[in-house]
Amino acid sequence: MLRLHSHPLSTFSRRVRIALLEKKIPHEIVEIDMAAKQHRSPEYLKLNPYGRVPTLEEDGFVLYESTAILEYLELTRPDEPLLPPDPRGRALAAMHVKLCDIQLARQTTTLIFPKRFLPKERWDEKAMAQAKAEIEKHLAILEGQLGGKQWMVGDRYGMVEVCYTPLVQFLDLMEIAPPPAVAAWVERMLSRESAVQTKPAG
Ligand SMILES: N[C@@H](CCC(=O)N[C@@H](CS)C(=O)NCC(=O)O)C(=O)O
Repeated sequence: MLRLHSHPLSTFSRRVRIALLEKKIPHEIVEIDMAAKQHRSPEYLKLNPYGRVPTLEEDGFVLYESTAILEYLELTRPDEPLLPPDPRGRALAAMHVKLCDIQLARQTTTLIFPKRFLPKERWDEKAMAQAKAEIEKHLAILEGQLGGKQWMVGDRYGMVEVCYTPLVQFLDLMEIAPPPAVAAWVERMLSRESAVQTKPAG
């Protein structure tokens, strides 16, 4: 049985939980008690020496980094595909997934970690303003790439949306109003059943 070490509030774990639901893959969730620092425990560090979630385990095979896990799921369970069949479609999806991590995920963490978990006195307001500006610039680029399309690559929901969904969940909290095509895309992603089922509480 495939086992996912995860936390209900973890953005990156949510990517994998969404893919598991989309691809209808039977699995077991092992909830890591991050408040109790279980992710820093010797047992967990043996699985994932970086002490982060998600971590996937299957028959003694261990894998971390959400995008690597998503690729493994796609390669081992090609049904309910999240990637297009053609090389160009796949390459474009890989490009968008990478850009999601470097132009949005990093900046989102800078902005929302303090907003969710730290008192205001400990916020680094300068870094947060810089992160917000970078996200706004990225969303303006996505606006042009989306144009009138429903989904970013090909004509169906896929890996790009799986990676973006947990991050765009925080646009309101980050006080970022996306441009119209992105706003409609965000709405489509967040109303997906897999997104609704994995939405973090609060
Ligand atoms: N690049 C990693 C990021 C994973 C990550 O940062 N996970 C957070 C939770 S969303 C975590 O475990 N943080 C604990 C820590 O860094 O100590 C991925 O894509 O899986």
